[in-house]
Amino acid sequence: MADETIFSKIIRKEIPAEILYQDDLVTAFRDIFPKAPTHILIIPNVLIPTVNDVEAEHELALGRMFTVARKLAFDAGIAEDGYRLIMNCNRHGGQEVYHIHMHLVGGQPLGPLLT
Ligand code: IU
Repeated sequence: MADETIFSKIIRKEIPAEILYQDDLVTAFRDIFPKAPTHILIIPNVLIPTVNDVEAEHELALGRMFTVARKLAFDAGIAEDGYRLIMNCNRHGGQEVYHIHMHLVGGQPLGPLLT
């Protein structure tokens, strides 16, 4: 079993975070260091350290991450102009927190690569 990160504590509401959505499979909250006007992290409630650790049993949670991203993009009013969904993997991908997370970033034009 991989070591928990701070994201497990956010899921369990043991430390504060601005949670925008939570259900039995996923949790979404505002990134504490936003890189754009809208910057939300969407994570599975189960600990999956990196995309390399994804298995077939995670497919329901991973699919839910997309439907929640879509909902939150509409809620934020950025769906029509567009946004970016990003998942970083390991060192070369720039991953800092080893509990997979989808960045929902938007609210301004984004460069060719972010973030
Ligand atoms: P990365 O893909 O692992 O590089 O992104 C981690 C993100 O988690 C990064 O944007 C941080 O600002 C964000 N974050 C957070 O929102 N709350 C926290 O307590 C910690 C990191 I630690």
